[in-house]
Amino acid sequence: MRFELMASMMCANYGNLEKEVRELSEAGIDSFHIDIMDGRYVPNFAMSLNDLRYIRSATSKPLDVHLMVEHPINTIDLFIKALRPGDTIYIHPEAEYHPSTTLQKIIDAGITPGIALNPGTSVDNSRMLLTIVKKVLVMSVNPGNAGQMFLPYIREKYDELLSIRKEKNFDIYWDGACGMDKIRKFAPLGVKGFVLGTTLLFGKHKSYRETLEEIRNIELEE
Ligand code: S6P
Ligand code: MG
Repeated sequence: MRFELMASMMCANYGNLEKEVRELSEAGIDSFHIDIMDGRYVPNFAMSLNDLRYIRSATSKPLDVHLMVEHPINTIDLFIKALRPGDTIYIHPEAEYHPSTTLQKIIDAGITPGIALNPGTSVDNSRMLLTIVKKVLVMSVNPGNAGQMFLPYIREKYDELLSIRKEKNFDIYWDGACGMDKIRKFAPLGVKGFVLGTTLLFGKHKSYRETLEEIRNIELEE
């Protein structure tokens, strides 16, 4: 079974970003996950627009931009301009008065539109948007930081989205505290891709190639 693996670049070594991007690419990562925070929607700052521009120039693999910012409509053009078709932008629907307007801008620019759902955000809250987005990023930790504890109650949300997905046209992605056990269980259920951070990929005594090979070879649950 083919599933996608994304590297959460806020967890990378900023002392040598060029080497990080190269090694992850050579190791077979599918895309680069870029967490953008504004210090308001979440109490943290992670990556910047300039980091994103640099990574865009350093790889031909897709970028997966996760906007944790208030009212992304105000700055969406900057992100759109820095990206290319095949890249994705996720917005948090509750951060916007009119999320469908922002998503439409993303669609019109040829960028893949996605929404990110916080652990405390219900699917109902965004049900209408599920007809226009191509990707749903389910947060299994609260947004803002890497290295947090998995919140098991999000399981219910996966079940709901996996069932709605049968009539719609979106894929489901995992973000937060992703370990082997999660991939083993959720890839066969239909979760399309997994964001890898400190739990599985970064800060380990193993090369990215070894880690990604191990993940690709895991035995999935029946
Ligand atoms: C959290 C962010 C995520 C994390 C990633 C870290 O606000 O959206 O993308 O960077 O989940 O992974 P881990 O394994 O350290 O939780
Ligand atoms: Mg993220």
